[in-house]
Amino acid sequence: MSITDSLQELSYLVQSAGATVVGMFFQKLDMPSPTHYIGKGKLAELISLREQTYYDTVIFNDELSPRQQRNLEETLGVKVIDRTTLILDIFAKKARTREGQIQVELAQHQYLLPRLVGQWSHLERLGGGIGTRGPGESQLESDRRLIHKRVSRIEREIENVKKHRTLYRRRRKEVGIPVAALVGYTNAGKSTLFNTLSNAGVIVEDKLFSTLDPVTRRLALPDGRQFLLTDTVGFIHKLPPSIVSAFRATLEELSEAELLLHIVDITHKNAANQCHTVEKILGELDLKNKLRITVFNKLDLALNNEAELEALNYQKSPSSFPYFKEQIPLPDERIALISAKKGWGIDKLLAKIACNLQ
Ligand SMILES: Nc1nc2c(ncn2[C@@H]2O[C@H](COP(=O)(O)OP(=O)(O)OP(=O)(O)O)[C@@H](O)[C@H]2O)c(=O)[nH]1
Ligand SMILES: [Mg+2]
Repeated sequence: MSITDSLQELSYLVQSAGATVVGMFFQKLDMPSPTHYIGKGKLAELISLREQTYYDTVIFNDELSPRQQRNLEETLGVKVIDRTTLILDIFAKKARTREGQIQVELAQHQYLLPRLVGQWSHLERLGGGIGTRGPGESQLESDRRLIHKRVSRIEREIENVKKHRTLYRRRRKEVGIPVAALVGYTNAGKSTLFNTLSNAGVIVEDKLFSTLDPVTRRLALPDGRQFLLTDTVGFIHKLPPSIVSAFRATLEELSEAELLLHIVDITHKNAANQCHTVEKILGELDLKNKLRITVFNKLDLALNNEAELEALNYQKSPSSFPYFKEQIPLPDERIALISAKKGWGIDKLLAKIACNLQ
């Protein structure tokens, strides 16, 4: 992904977190400065921009070390946040269920704990010599102890959630209903498709990470059989590992599914790139070899009507879309073309789900 596209995505994340973007900068360096991440000149530029835009927060599109963050806050005199903290913040805002909330909290603590050391080390230095346990260090100790305690409580609670989910899945298996799960880049249209198929009324927003908590509905296939469909959290480029590990309980739903529906926003400028990101995360979750249908969505933005979409199903050579450089492979039982919003191509998709859930 290009730097500007990545910054554009960051600005959507910022908007999803409820803030307004007043300026965007990037700098090419051989490697980030270990003290301030950016160079002196850029820092000066940022400081002068403050007089024009009155920004109160600076967000970096990367993970900052505790030292970089502290130095930047001191120099800029405003709050400094990194990409991971921002994503965790959005997750915290979107979590509705207890399960979602504790998973986010765990990720936040796990990210915060090593950072606390840096937060207090400048105070520790002041406390050297006589009485080595300076105020900073003892504060750090008690902060750490408190967080450790809280983390083990959350981990116990998550263990319970896992047990509960395992039991529920076992019961589901006994009943014999197959499970399919929606996966895909955030904002690809997973919840829109989920609603179109199930009338579930899940929140759909033109924001990143609208869905956090998994929802499952029982649906009917054209041949009369039933299956369960799960909608869950979307993926993103540079998804912080702390989130992936904290969300194991939720993501285990994916590993239990017989079939994954990978939803792709084919009209997105970075569609191909987003597909690679999803593939990479599926690989990290050990789900690469799971049975999968790739569902190209939002075709209403590229076509005039459902008949045109239908026609694409019968063409002899692969179609290409402006931004999807790799051409869409010819539709078969593992590739579907739809508009979740308009309901185009839904019958064919259901038929393909039925054919894969044999
Ligand atoms: N034009 C068009 N817009 C769509 C279509 N499907 C979804 N959208 C829009 O895309 C945006 C994101 O849709 P969601 O269904 O919330 O996407 P999601 O994949 O669930 O996103 P997260 O929950 O954030 O991961 C919304 O503004 C939808 O209205 C479609 O087929 N056509
Ligand atoms: Mg969603």
